[in-house]
Amino acid sequence: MFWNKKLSLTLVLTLFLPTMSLALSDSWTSRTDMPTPRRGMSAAVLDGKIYVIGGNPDKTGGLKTVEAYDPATNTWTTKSPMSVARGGLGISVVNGKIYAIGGMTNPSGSYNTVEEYDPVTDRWTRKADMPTRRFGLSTSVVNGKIYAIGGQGSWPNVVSKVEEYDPATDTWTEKRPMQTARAHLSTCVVNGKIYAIGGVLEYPEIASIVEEYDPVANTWRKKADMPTARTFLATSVLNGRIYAMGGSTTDPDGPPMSIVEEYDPATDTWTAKADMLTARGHLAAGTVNGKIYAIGGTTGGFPWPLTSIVEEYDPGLPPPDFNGDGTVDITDLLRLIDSWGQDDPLVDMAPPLGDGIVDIQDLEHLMSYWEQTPDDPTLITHWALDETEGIIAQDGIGGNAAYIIGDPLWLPDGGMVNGAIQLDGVDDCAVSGPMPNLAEGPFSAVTWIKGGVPGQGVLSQMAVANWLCTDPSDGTLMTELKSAGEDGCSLGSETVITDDDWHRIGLVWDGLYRTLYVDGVAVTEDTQNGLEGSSNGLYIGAGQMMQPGTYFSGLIDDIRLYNRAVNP
Ligand SMILES: [Ca+2]
Ligand SMILES: [Ca+2]
Ligand SMILES: [Ca+2]
Repeated sequence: MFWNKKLSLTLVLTLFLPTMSLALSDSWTSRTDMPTPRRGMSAAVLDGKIYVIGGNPDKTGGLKTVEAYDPATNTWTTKSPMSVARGGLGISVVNGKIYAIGGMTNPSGSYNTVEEYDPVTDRWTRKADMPTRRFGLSTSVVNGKIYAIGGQGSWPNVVSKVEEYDPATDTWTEKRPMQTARAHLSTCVVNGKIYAIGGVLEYPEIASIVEEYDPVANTWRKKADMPTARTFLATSVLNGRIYAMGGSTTDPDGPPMSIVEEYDPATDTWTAKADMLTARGHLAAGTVNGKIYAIGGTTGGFPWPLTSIVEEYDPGLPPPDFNGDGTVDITDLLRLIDSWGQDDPLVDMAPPLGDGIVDIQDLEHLMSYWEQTPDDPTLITHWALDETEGIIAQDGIGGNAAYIIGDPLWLPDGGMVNGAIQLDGVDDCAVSGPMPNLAEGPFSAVTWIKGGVPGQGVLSQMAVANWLCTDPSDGTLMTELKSAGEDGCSLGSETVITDDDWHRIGLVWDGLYRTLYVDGVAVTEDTQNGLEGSSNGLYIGAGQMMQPGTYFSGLIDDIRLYNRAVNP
């Protein structure tokens, strides 16, 4: 049966190979128009719906309008209006409530008004005014507090002001200003830091500036400039990356553009992405269920022709590197053939997010990457351990270098994928910086090891859990990463990995099942009610508390962390 399938698939492959070359990439599609055409509104996502609030109906007036878009049904619902009509406002969500902050109308000028919306009762309530009247600001939330950033109190005086609102106490606190005063910028949050992007500097100069705010330290620092300067843009976060969409680039009153650029805070780099279908400025955006929605705005320069169009951004499929080794080849093809005709979420990637069966579409997806080493947005960290000297193990993906402790040996020709590191089991290990909290969703931790004895840590999270370790009694592979609840427990296997052969070991969490792999085989599996997550750094080659006796004595190579389930 297996060989029949393999034969017929080989035939299919020979038909496909000459015609297929391009990987399935990112794209935009049109969705249902917003009921009210407008610009200068702002948006927030709550319970899977995008609330689009306020805005300007023409070049001066303001709107109280609230309309909610449900991407699941592709429909709009009109909600209770705000009490104060305004555009150029900030919108943020804390604890299931939406806050509308500041904004302007002519001739009233700028507002310091704050209103709170409860989606359950569909009602608005007035809250404590913001200290500084302004519009063209942007708001972002970290740890339950809203940061109101930049804007202008009057034309053309832009400000660098940052004021923090705590909805729990209904109070405002002044924080450190941005380094650069600007208005009509856009802000986003990734990993607890706020990124303030673009905007208008001193009129009519347009910014490509990116500044990062750390609310804990109350500090700003400059990051890599956006390739295309822009104002009246929208931004949204998807998979830990920030997408900057549309806006005007040379003249604030000039025509808008369709250019989309993606910022990865982990590497401080920008990448061009697929253009929107329609060039737009003064738009709003939100991310729901892995897609970005770019909503409304203007389709031309002054006097701002309005639009109600909605476009959906699909970032494309993850590459079909099912075993997480960085390449798409015969191993992945055999894995796909193994699941042919079945419901296997790991292999069923096409059409986007899978359709419940591994079939010709999934094969097409795989073949479009055939023998490539694709850029994999789900690969979060890759410590190749190919260094030849020094105290740093570079992360080839996320910029999260690990620092060497003790005196391990670099073996440039001694690994399974080029070089490896040799640890002495006494005090050698490596320590990374803080990580994204991988246990929040599906993830995989995969590495090669050789050697070790029972009771040692291969990969662990500081003061949280040993992710991959050897059982203290017999040297079998186990994990101590478990549910934080009372039912949480370690998971052991019956496969000894301390036999001095190379083994590729992996811990895979798909959101329900916790699985340990050794050399391509799932050696044990159970379910947990979530896993204990943390953004703490990782130890390579030591237990989670660095206790004596938990240091690994052997070789480690090619550590890969994915935010999806792989089959290592
Ligand atoms: Ca592969
Ligand atoms: Ca499929
Ligand atoms: Ca290596």
